[in-house]
Order: sequence, then C-alpha cells, then structure tokens
Amino acid sequence: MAAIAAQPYDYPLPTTPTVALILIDMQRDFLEPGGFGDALGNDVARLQAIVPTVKRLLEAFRQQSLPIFQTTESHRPDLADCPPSKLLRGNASLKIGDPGPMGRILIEGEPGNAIIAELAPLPGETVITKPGKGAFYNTNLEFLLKTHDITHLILGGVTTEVCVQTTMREANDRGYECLLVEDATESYFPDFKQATLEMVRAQGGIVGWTATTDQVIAGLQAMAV
Ligand code: TIU
Repeated sequence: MAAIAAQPYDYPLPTTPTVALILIDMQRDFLEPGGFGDALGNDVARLQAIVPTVKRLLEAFRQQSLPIFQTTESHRPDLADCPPSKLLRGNASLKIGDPGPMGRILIEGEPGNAIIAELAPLPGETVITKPGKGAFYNTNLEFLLKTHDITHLILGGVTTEVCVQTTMREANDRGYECLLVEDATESYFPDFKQATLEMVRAQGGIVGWTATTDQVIAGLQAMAV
C-alpha cells in the first residue's frame, strides 16, 4: 500500500483515489496588504512566501485528477452570517464589511475576497465559502466529501493555527484521515505554526499527520502506479 512518509509515522494512502486536497483561505484578504489580515495588524509577507509551494501541491493534485477543494472566509454583504462577537472582536482599524482598498473586508464577491491569482480555481474545482474559521461549520463541505467518497484529506493554506487547524480538528472528529502539509501552510506567528504542527501529530497523531510537500507528492505518485 502506498504511503506518505510523515510524522509521527507513515500516512497510509488508500488504494482507490479517495484523497482530496483542501486549501484553506488562500485569498487576497489574508495575503495582500489592505485586507483582513493586515487590518488585524499582521505582516502579510510571511504568508506570501508559501505561494509557490502551495501552487506545486495544487498542480500535483491537478495532474492526478484528484479532487480539489478551496475555501474562503466570506460573509454575506448584509453581514447576516457574521455574529457580533466576530464583527466587533479586536477593535481593528477596519472591521468586516468596511470598505478597504480591495473592496469590503471579508465580503463575498469583493475583489479582496478572491483566491489569489496564482492559485485561482479551475473549472471543476470546488470553492466553499465559509462564515467561520472551520470549513465544516455552516457549509456543505461534509456533504460534498461524502458524495465523492473521500476519506483522506491533505490540508494546506492559512493561517495554520486559526482556520487550518480548526478545519483539521473538525475533519478529524468526523472520521477523516487528515495530513497537514508543513510547508504549504503558514501563520502570521512562526511559533504558533510550529506549535500547531507539533500538537496535531503529538500523542501518536491525535489530530493527524504532517509531511512536506515533497513527501506528499512522492506518496501520491506511488499511489498512482
Ligand atoms: N487571523 C487569522 O490568523 N486568521 C483568520 O482570521 N482566518 C483564517 O485563518 N483564515
């Protein structure tokens, strides 16, 4: 059986291609100046550095015609799906829904809410808009995964300890075999990223596995033969 060399031990791949890529929130709001991440006081340059690696991972899934899901953190223009706790938290200079240089912050359909051009989804690749941090909360992701008989999730995107980790934990509790790609995820806080990688794979993989993009691609290629 094919496997991805991973920590804390090898991640077994299924014999049938029931493995999907989940890329979390690689949207301008988090990666470019003037978006939500910037408004929260973060340095977005850290996140831009992983784009070529994420692109390589995405292309590997495309080459093998494996299912690809991307998410965006997005709210309705009327903010009906944004609880006041989320809207008002942090006293940010720009709040969700405020006009910024890329349109209204974190609002569906605004230029800043788009996935960055380098990773723009192709026809047939699914984009899930999510109002929360986790991709399962108030979305149809679980329904779509079940429809495609997907059992294994390879996760990347931003930010590691917020939306990526929340999604991985949600998926783990739902029975998915989850692997977080170490160099295809990033945080505004390097220590938080490192801690997340360590905590998900601690205790025998309590939340799942971690591996590098190279290791994932090698495993997928072995699965294909
Ligand atoms: N602030 C932060 O680190 N992240 C978020 O608000 N959303 C996501 O992680 N996508």
